[in-house]
Amino acid sequence: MIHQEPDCLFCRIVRGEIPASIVYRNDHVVAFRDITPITPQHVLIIPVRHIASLSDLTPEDEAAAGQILLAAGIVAEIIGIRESGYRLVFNTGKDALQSVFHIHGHLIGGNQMGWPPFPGLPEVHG
Ligand code: DGP
Repeated sequence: MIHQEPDCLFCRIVRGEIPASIVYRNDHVVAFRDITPITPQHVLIIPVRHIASLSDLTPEDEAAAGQILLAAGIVAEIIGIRESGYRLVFNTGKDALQSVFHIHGHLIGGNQMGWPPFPGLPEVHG
């Protein structure tokens, strides 16, 4: 039995209790469109198993973590950005503004992005 939390928003999406625009799913992961997209294509890839954040991963989660990465290319192909390129971003903790504590990779793309991602911030040296 895969661990789930009754009140977790993303566990509820996995169970179909809250509707979402699902673009891909298998036994390990679910990928659905972000409700507030920041790029023309913006899909969240989450494990079926409830894991709060990257910092909470344990060796037991090795398969779930790998499945998220494996799904990235598949989802990118489905939404048409495999060739043009994309990023997979995991906001983790307070400074990164993580707001939902069920690991999710933001698969973003569909337009040209910049690097570094936050050009307005002061440079860090050392
Ligand atoms: P983060 O800040 O990294 O924890 O991102 C959480 C993302 O989840 C945010 O981009 C908006 C998205 N989100 C929040 N609630 C819902 C929801 O009910 N449905 C969908 N599809 N996305 C949601």
